[in-house]
Amino acid sequence: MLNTPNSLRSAIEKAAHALGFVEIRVGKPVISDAAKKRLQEWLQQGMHGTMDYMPRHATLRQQPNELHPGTITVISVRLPYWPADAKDAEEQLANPEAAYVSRYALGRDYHKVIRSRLQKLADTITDQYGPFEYRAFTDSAPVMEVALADQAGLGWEGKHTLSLSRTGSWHFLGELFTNLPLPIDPPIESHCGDCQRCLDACPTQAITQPYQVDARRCISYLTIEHDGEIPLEFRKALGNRIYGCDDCQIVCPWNRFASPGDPVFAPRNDLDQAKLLTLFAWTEEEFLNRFEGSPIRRIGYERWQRNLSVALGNAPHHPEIISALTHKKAHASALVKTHIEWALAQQNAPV
Ligand code: B12
Ligand code: SF4
Ligand code: SF4
Repeated sequence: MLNTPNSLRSAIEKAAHALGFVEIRVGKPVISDAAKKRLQEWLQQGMHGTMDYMPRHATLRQQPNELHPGTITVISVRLPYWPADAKDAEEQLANPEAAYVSRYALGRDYHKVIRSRLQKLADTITDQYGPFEYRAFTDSAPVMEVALADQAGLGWEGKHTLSLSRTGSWHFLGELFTNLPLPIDPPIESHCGDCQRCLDACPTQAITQPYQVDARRCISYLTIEHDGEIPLEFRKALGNRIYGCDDCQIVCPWNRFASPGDPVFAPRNDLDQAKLLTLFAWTEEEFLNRFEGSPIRRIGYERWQRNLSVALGNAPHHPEIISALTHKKAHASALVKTHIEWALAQQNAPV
């Protein structure tokens, strides 16, 4: 019988595990004053760059109980994505002719996967408990997901600002805001200690101090969110990273204990071992077809080509690369063209 908060919680946990969520924790729909202050400072310093959605809904972001009125508990879940069978991340990163795509984006788009599983979780609760009020979120709305996960003890916030547990950080976060009277879980202790490997490893020094990422310097922002020119100062540091960046997670000692990712995030289109020139040769139609259901489709063909151009500029001199860049330049948009010109100058520069 689900007539006590504890029995209801156990039933939710069991249903969540059956859906692939490795852990759930329950918190209040309240953001601490300290976290609110840090968000405000981050925004005031312009660290969100051109992500206008961050300041636009800043107030709502800090008041989860207003986002879905009637919410008394937030069920935070995590779904692992580490593709255990993919080609080794560090090997791919170290090969300048290969393309490095963030581990989270090698397979299916997590937004759809998590939302649909959270809906299934809500349906199961309805079947077992009866109708209740809820709303599901993942990355899509003004929700401070890491702060909510942190205070419910789903993980602690690492110095790289991601949610981290003893089984690492290679997981997505999602939430069900509910009116269910569930017991509240306590936060867990941070286990970052004196470590600061993530800060040292960041290729663009985007982690400007522990617990602070200046998005404008972050390769994830520059290759995915930013729609203009990639500033010259960061182009070399991008290396062969054409979509997102994982360096701060690759070096994290806790990721040695990572749970294997859900099979739905296994690589498609051989993206874990792709070559820059192969991807650069794709037409727009190929890009759209191959990335059906992938998060990469969201950046569009123009940013895809822009990112690849920079990576090709960083690759060792090769006549085939010069020929591919020159060929594309003839039909490229103004944005891509300036990056191709930069890449050609790099290719032709004396070593
Ligand atoms: C905007 C955004 C980005 C931006 C900005 C990142 C950032 N750190 O803010 C960019 C585009 C750069 C980005 C990149 C990535 N992102 Co992102 N991103 C988001 C998003 C939409 C909002 C994050 C946010 O609120 N930022 C605002 C700043 C102020 O928040 P914050 O850095 O956490 O700030 C806190 C700390 O500064 C802390 N703090 C400050 N000082 C101190 C001091 C102490 C002692 C402590 C304890 C805390 C502390 O307080 C602040 C408030 O809580 C979330 C989804 C969501 N809705 O929450 C996903 C999210 C954080 N991203 C995610 C992912 C996977 C990534 C990437 C790994 C993708 C990739 N491989 O390329 C990278 C990682 C880069 C990094 N190191 O952060 C996942 C992370 C999952 C996890 N395990 O935590 C999320 C949760 C999406 C999801 N639903 O799964 N992202
Ligand atoms: S994702 Fe890459 S660029 Fe961004 S903070 Fe981490 S290491 Fe730095
Ligand atoms: S690399 Fe070290 S400091 Fe950074 S999140 Fe991992 S444990 Fe914390």
